[in-house]
Amino acid sequence: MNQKTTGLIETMRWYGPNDPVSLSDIAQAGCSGVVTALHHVPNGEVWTIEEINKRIAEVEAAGLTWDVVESVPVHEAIRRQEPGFELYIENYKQSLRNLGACGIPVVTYNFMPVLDWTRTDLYYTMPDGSKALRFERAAYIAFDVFILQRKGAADEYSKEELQKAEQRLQSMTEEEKQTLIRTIIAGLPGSEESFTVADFAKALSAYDTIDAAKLKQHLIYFLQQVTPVAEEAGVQLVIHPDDPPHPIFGLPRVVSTEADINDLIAAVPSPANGLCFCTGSFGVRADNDLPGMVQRLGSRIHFLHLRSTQRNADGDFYEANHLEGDVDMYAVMKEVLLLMQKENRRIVVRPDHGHQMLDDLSKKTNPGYSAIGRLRGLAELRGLELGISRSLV
Ligand code: DNO
Repeated sequence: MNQKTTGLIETMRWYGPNDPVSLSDIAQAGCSGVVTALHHVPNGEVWTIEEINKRIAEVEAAGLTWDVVESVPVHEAIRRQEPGFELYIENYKQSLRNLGACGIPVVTYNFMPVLDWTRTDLYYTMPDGSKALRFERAAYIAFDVFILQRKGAADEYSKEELQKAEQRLQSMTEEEKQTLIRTIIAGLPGSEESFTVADFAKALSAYDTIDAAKLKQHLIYFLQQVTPVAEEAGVQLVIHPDDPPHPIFGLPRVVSTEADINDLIAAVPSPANGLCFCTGSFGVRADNDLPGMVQRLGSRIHFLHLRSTQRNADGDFYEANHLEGDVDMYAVMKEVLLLMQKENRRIVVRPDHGHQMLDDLSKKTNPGYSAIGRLRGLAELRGLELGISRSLV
């Protein structure tokens, strides 16, 4: 059992009673807590005190604490400000009050339209035989232009990209095409939505009149509404960045860069308006200076997703081992430790994702959320933390 009383608070995400990874597995991995959500409550409904307390009891019976909610989902009606969206905001406020009353301190959410995180391959084989999650731009464009046939999509890509995507599509078997479709639109773990191709096209067209400026306004309005309630309830809201951190399928994305976060803080200065610092999401953009972002946004960071990605010049990336890839995890960890020292507080971390490896290769696992890959990531991150923190005293 994790007995640390200083430094990072280590957790893993737990998808609830149906998660093939048990609470005992999480405790044995060296965590003191979990990050979880009431996935059985339909998106948009109030999380009742009774349901929250049931989950707390379950987690505490395993000797763990429920440190962060990931996520209380934001209903699409709120993102689009569709008729009736005010009711969803009221429900959101009530869920925050109830979570606060039950003593849950941090609530994660995202403002990505239609799709939560997106990948094109959930089983990309690494040279060591483990499987990683991957985003391959040619496969993504092949889906967008040739399978979905989104109006205007072809104009958004270069001739070379379109050629490559067409070749990529031709190289796929029918089964591979079906897998690609499912991977993109059937909902990755934690996503609240799952679509067929026709439903997906419809969901996208609901954003025809919503550009990035408008989406940002909607996010700011949402924050103006919910942050006073969060403050009163003693709940810290943290927004998860866009993953990947750029527009996809013609949808606007407004939480991809440091400038985006600064806009949100300037518009809604409430201390309840915080950030889930996800190094894997922000790190896909070479122009996001991760250690610098920790320095500059530090006081807003209340939850850490630590993982790394490896990008290439074509716009593809795969999820690398936690201490490899493009993210300078040493530099990020050092800034995080300095931040905690300066502000005299502890921050909750989870090793984000992990490769499917060892015995997990033959088990049914939630993509990115198998036990052993995350255990490896956590073990490496804990060692990194200990090494750096000793050298800082
Ligand atoms: C993916 C996760 C996201 C995240 C949500 C937060 O692995 O990081 O699904 O939970 O975007 O609302």
